[in-house]
Amino acid sequence: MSYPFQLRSAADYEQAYQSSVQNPELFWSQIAEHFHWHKKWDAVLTWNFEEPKIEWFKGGQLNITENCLDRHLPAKANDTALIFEPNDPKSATQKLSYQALFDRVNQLAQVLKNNGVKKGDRVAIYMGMIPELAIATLACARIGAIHSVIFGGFSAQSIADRLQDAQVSFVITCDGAYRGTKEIPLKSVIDDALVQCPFVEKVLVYMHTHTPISMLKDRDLWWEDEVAKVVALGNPICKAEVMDAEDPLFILYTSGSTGKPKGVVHTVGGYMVYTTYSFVNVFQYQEGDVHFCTADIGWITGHSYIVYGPLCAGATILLFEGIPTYPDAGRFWDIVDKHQVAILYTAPTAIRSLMGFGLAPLEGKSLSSLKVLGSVGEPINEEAWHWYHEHIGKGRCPIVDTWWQTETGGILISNMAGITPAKPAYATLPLPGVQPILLDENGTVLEGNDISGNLCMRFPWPGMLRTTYGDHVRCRTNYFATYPNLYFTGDGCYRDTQGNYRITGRVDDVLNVSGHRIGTAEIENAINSHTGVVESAVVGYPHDIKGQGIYAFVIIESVHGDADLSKLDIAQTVTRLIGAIAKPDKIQFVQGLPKTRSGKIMRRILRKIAEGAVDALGDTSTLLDPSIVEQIVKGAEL
Ligand code: 7RM
Repeated sequence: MSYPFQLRSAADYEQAYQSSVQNPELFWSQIAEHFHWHKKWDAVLTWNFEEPKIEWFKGGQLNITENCLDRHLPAKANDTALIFEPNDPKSATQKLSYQALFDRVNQLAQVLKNNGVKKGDRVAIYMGMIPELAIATLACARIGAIHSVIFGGFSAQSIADRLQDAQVSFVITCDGAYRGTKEIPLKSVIDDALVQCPFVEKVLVYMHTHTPISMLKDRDLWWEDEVAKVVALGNPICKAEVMDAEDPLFILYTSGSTGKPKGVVHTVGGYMVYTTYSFVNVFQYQEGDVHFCTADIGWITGHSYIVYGPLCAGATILLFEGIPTYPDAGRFWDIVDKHQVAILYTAPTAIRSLMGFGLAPLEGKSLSSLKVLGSVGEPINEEAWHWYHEHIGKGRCPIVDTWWQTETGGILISNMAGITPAKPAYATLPLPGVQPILLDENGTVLEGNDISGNLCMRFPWPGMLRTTYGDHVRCRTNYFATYPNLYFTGDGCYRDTQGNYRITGRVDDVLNVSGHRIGTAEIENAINSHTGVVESAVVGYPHDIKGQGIYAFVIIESVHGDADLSKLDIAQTVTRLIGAIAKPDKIQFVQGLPKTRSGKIMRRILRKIAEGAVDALGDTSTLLDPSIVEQIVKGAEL
């Protein structure tokens, strides 16, 4: 397979970028031509950012799974689509050819249909990183059901919130998942969530860990039994539902600055075109390359660069169930050598944590198959960049620092491997079709270079979100109201003298902990529901490995007994209500919080305290009670 839209030089990039800005419709329609459509679109793009209304390839008819699977048959029938590397290195690796993946997706799609799932129905998927997770997403897409993948680390309460918000009727899960030495009891967490969700009609369970579970009569079904029924009838091809380009493909919940996560909605056509285009260009994918993205499919990175983008491009994807440090810190490198990985796409937090083990885990590892390294999820610090470049890429692999968001669907700012220059700690340049703009707090556009501001986009790209599920006003308020007629990313950004972009981090109350987005308000709500808690304020502080750590200042009625135990209890409440990713690293009991006269918490001051920069607290004179600050500083957990 060759990619007619693959840019092969800096001049190609330059030219594509110019055309994409001069005539975006022509630019994207020429790329979209290379996909399989039942019917071509009526209009390439209709948009306004006021409502917002964004439509790409409207009237075009397609099914994304025909582009991921059918289209590659028969030429690639025996080529490997998916390599599965299990948690336990002693367990057998699995390989699925494009034919095998096609067969399994069709079987499962038919299972869903037989159980009453229809186009537009919402299906939640709560599974570990096993091939069946990718199969489940594709099976939904095949019949036009909207999938909502929920990361396996979320708690029963978080699941219930998401199931309710989208009125999910069908859940796909497994008995359990492996994570290093741990076994995560997924089905039992689902059972707890479903106590609050009577509208869920069926639960399909894939047996993976053989963890004992209970199956509810008339609700729970075994995956293998249901598939067997379909196979018994022969010819298990499930006709792909013909979708409009603007029909929803999936919902993915993500944290914002308000309490409740938002269901970001992506649609079929634009998302397909954008993820494939960005995959092929940023990573410079070549036929036969093994692409190893270490993200979980529960996050957008897994959706776009494990499942949809790579499979549409006919790539070989590697799916890894485990963690970077099990059985030892050489696990990634063993996998790279074992499967001759060409592209490794991971997060700075993983790199920093592996750096901490020194060079011993790299002994005896060749890594010579690697061609391209990728980074995603958070700013990569220079030290980690150089370590990655020197010790993993052996100085010969370009690193792509890819900046994007759940809402953007695909990579917006990144260098292209070996095509456009890298600059450590910089995402560098916008992809064709992407038009960044920096503004200050007052909405003044910051022209020219060597300047910092809030990062916005002034023109739509095909992969962008269309709405937030069930609440279009919220979509508008969150992304399109801060700056009129612009998409606001929530990130701060510096543009250097050459026009390279460096993302400096969130400018709103969203934390990025180990590459996972989590709203401070969400954590505060969880803490505040703990008995005895009067009020709390959560801020991020610099953390060597996680990027940001979570620091909670908590006012508590009274501490009964051991204060440390009370803190442990609060941390457990957060884990129970949201999941371990939201658990505070530090909790400090305080008498009061620094508030302005209008009652707003001054987080700026709390951030400084959490960071240990107590000499740089700035002006505290506008506080209702400045003496509170001194008290907090004295008790700070540093
Ligand atoms: C893909 C993903 C989005 C937020 C985003 C940024 C931060 C992501 C980079 C980055 C600096 C990067 N989606 N972010 N990539 N910051 N450099 N290369 O992570 O929705 O979960 O998070 O992550 O703050 O707004 S996400």
